[in-house]
Amino acid sequence: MSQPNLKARESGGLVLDSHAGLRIDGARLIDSLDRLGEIGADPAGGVTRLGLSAEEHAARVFLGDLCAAAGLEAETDPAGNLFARRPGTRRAKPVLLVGSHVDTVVRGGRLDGAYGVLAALETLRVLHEHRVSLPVEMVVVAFANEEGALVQTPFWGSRMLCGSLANPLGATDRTGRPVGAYLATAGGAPDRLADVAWPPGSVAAFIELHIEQGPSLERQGVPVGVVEGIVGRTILDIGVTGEAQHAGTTPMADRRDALTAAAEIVLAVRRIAAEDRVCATATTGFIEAAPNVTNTVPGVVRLSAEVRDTDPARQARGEDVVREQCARVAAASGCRVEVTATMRSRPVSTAPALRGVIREAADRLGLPHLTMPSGAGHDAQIVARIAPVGMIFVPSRRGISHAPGEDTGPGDLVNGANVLLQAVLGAQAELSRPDGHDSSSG
Ligand code: HGY
Ligand code: MN
Ligand code: MN
Repeated sequence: MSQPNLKARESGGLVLDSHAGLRIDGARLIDSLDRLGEIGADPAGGVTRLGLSAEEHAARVFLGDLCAAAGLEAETDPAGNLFARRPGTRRAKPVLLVGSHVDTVVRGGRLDGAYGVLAALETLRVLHEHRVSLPVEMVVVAFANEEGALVQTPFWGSRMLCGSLANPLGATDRTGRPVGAYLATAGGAPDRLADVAWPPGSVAAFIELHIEQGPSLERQGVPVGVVEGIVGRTILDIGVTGEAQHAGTTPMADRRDALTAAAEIVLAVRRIAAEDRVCATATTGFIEAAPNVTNTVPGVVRLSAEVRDTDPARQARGEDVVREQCARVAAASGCRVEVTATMRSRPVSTAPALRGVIREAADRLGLPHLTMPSGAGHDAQIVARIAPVGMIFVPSRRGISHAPGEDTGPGDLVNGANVLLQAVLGAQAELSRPDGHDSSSG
């Protein structure tokens, strides 16, 4: 980050000195988490609030109501990203962006993303209630469709904010339904997507508070994680085409069974990480066979393979080995196997200065902290293309996430939100630009 000038640094430092005792309203945060968790609550358990769905839209409406109650101003951009600001700060630039996402996976948890958004709103509400003037104004963001569980474009909202999606209107769900149809009914505006990207220099930094989604913090009994790096991820769409045939009359030797070929690929994907250690993780999470009836040899299968690593070379090698294994299975099975990369997100490091700010915030609160990587992807790794980013983790019970059992104790949730509040205050001195600026510029 550029060196702040003395004036700005002093005013930033004063902000921290005079508000080091500020705390969020824990009961209010927990109550808003409970209420947001009801939007998309799945009768089979967990939360299904898919990106750009009616449920995610309902969540934005809920966030808008929270903002109105707090005296904050909410607006949704054409891509479905919701922003919350304090009155009179609309033209502040650059801003400290703070938030996460409110969409989930299918039958996911109520905290993944939502916690970071609601904690950010609670932070802005407390700053507003205490009339805390910030040299670098804070803006809350709820990014749309981070998971990509319905419209198959993960990090949709953050990539649109950064202007890094080449053909946004080309995004579809798995049936081919275009993103424009979803945006039109989810509060977005498909005809104005060109207006979404923020100009360079608009974001001084981005801080994301998130549940760890893994077991490290709980196992080590540490309440706060300071994220050092975020894993890169490559998502591959694999199509296996054999021949649909009668299950009773077709000799075994004459079959081109797409599902047994796909099964070979699924196990090969697992071996890449679990046995050959080519990359950190390799997973098949999606598979569908056609015609999917008991008495027909499957003719076509679609499945996914995703590989992850914090090292881009290992991530790339993981993709190469998936492709090699698919070619091997094609030759052995007589099926055609097509592999298409649908997303590659780079591993990123968080900003050292922001890691220091987060550590100091935890220290001020007397909370032990652990510097650690993130095995999950986050919007922060996208925003890292345009600004320095910082991430704060709180423990996940038994490391469970993306499942109904996802949970974090209320004490940990409140602690994390207080670390976020103190990090926003502590970041002020670091973020002020060398030529100074008036964040209340009209
Ligand atoms: O899949 C992930 O890593 C994140 O939860 N979207
Ligand atoms: Mn997630
Ligand atoms: Mn998340």
